Parts: sequence; C-alpha cells; structure tokens
Amino acid sequence: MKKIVTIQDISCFGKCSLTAALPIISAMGIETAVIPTAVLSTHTGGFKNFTFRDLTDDIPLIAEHWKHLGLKFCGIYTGYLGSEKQIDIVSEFFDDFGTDENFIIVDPAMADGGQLYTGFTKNFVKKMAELCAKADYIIPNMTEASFLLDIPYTEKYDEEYAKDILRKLAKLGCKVPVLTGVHFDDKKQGAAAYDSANDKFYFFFRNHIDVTVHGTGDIFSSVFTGAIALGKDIQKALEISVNYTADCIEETLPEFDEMWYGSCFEPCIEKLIKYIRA
Ligand code: PXL
Repeated sequence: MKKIVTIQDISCFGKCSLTAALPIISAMGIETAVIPTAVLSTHTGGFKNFTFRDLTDDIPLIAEHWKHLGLKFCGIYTGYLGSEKQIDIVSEFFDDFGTDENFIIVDPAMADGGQLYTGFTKNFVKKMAELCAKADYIIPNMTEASFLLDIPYTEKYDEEYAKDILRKLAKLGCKVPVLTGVHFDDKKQGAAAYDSANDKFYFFFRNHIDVTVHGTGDIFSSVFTGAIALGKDIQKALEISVNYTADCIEETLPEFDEMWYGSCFEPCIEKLIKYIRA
C-alpha cells in the first residue's frame, strides 16, 4: 500500500494542517503517517489565546524509532512548521528518509494576504527557502512566494509575471514549484506549476469566488500530495487540487460562521474520489 508521511501541527479546532491532511489523503486511498510538530488548541488565524505545545524534541525520537523499523515512504509532505529549529530537524528528516524513488513536497505555510502569520520572522523565511531547495515540489501562495524570493507582494499581475515567479522559485533549488491562488482577472482563479526539468508551464482555473476561507492552502497541498502519490501527472494533479479546493470554498459559502476558521471540506470528499477515478 502507498504510504506517505506528513509533518505539520495539529490545530485541535479549526480545520487545517493535520486535521485536513489526514482525512483527505486517507480518503484518496493512501496510508498517511503523521509527525505532529505541535498541538495548538486552535490555529493562529483569527483565534486569540490559543495554547501551543511544542513537540520539536519528539520529532528526532520518532525519526530514530522509524529508522530502526526500516520504514519507507513514497512521499514526504511538510506543512506549517512552528520554529527555525523545526526546519533544521525536518531538513535532517529529508536526508534520512528521502530517496531517489520518493518525492518531497514542502508547503511553506507561513503567510497569506501579503502578511506573515503570527510568530514568523524574516529569518524563519530564509530557513524555509533553504528547506524548499531540498524539495521536489513546493506549494506557496503568491504571498509566500514573494517572501521566499524577497520581492514586494502584489495583488495584480499577469501570466508573464506568474511564470517569472515560478522560474525564480525553481532557482531556489526545487524541481517543480506550484503557485496557488493564481488570478489574472476577477473571473478565474486557480494554480500554476513549472516543471523546471522540461521548462514547461501548467495552469488550471475555476470561476473566481471573492472570499477568503481559512485552510484552503492546506487542502490544496494535501490533495496535490495525494494526486502525486497516486502517480498523476502535473496537469492532472493541478486539476484535481484546484477542483476540490474550489468545491470546498463553494460548499462553505452558505456557512458564514465556518468560513473564517476552516472550509466545509467533508461533504466534498465524494467528489474528490470521483476526480481521482476519472
Ligand atoms: O493553515 C495554515 C496553518 C496551519 N497551522 C496553524 C496555523 C495556520 C494558519 O494560520 O495557524 C497553527
């Protein structure tokens, strides 16, 4: 059975990171091992007074045990990481568990809407860029891409600009950068990818919905990881991820209370399964 490992936090309430990745990738038929990096009572976007239990010191112990067990994964997928030290430990995990056969996906989950999330610094961004260099795929949104490249963030851009960003992201050292939340007008929104080995660009769009729903980046990255693990090509993986993420946003629209903390991804799982079988 295909097995991936995902390394990110558990936000006990507020659907993102592990509480999105685990159900979504499992639903795609892939065994999903987890390394929780921290336990928070809620995510940090919009909630106040959340608890934060740092599990950094547990990660090398888990890795050591897994090395003795000889565990192997077809993919390693990282999301929100809580500190610079965690980035160093995850980088060592890539050295220990990355092989020529498996893939590494880094979602540099650290910013949105032109702003870094609470608690992150310029130095964290620099270290995240170094981690991205070790990945096969990275999945930033436009804010994260701007921080990684140390360039100003802009809301308005065209296809040439997106391609230029993707080329520059590949120069960080990763093979396939994937940019989420891409839009050249107010009608369509989707994602773009660049296969640097073949100098090829990929795009896929759905109708633009002018709302921000928390956790959609994690949903996109989880589905993309599952699609790559299933052997889908880049274009197909983009299509499945954009379609499912857009479905989740549409499903959440009538649920205004939920929108700010997480999307209603659960009722859309059936559609996701149809997408991967199509
Ligand atoms: O959705 C990304 C994410 C993951 N984990 C935590 C977060 C956020 C975004 O705010 O706060 C703890």
